[in-house]
Amino acid sequence: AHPVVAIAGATGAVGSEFLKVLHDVDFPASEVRALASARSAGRKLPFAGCGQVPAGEFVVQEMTPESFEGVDIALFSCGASVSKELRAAVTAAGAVMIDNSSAFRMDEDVPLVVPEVNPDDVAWHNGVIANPNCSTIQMVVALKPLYDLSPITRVVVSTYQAASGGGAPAMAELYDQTKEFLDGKTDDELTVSAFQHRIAFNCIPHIDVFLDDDSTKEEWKMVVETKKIMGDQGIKVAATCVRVPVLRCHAESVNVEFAGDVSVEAARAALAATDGITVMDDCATNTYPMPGLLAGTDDTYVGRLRKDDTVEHGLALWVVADQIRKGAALNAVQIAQLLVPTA
Ligand code: 2RA
Repeated sequence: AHPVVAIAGATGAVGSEFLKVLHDVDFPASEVRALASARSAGRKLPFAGCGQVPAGEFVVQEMTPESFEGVDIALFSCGASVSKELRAAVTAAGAVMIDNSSAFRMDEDVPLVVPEVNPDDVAWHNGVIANPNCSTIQMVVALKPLYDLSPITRVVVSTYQAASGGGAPAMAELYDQTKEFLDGKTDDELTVSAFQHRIAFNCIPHIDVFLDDDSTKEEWKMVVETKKIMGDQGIKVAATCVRVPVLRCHAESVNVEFAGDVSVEAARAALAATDGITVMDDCATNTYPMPGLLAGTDDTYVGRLRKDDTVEHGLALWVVADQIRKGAALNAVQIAQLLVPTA
């Protein structure tokens, strides 16, 4: 009843957030292991405690295939190649791997789960459950209650994605580059390594690699993952993904086309009634979600709800969520909670 939880990649932006979320939801663990690469082994991480695990400090252990013996749930956030390398060891140990990388998301035998949307899909896992891409997660959370009003036929989305999607080094790059830029450094003098170009005072319409059709892999993920999570291959998605100089919340402009009519009022009521969604939408008081002001929150925030009358049945909305929490660590821990119903 009290699972042993391993955190693979504990020193990363998402990894260290796993520790905070386990505490915040008081996950009923009997043991938590903080694992990372040899380079990070020995580092100390504070932990506020959860379940039967008291507050204290973890010394990060080097992750090896043997690290998973006795583990029930392994929360992974260390990149696709490490997840692929360790999958067999994790599942052979009898643990369920909840993987934040893109390694297995589209595999037919791997559920891709957002608990507000398709919680029942955890039932058919074979040892691995994938956590979707961050930009997909927050969009489908907002789409699901709308889909329940009338099937969605087409979505056009443009994202405004925070530096945190590139991990802790990318956040540091935004921060340091901004200071260097204000200190007068020129583009030739600035350090650019986490992104393709300077991110300070800039927007970069390029996340992940380019594909043969000139879209990016990030845009492709939003297309294919949305269909898989929503369980409807008929939903057409057109995505443009853009990196913006924000630290940790992604924002999205979403135009939704439905099979039948959905009024703004019905959409607002359905969104407001959904756990995990906060509607912030009042033009009279300039109220709408903003990514710079929502860091560290758990909900998916929706605002700027209005009719899109360029199509027969259309709505437009603006969606914001913390990329490290709902876009990654929190969603993964919520999946773990589905596996431990008493959690
Ligand atoms: C990004 N989608 O924002 C990625 C993170 N998973 O770069």
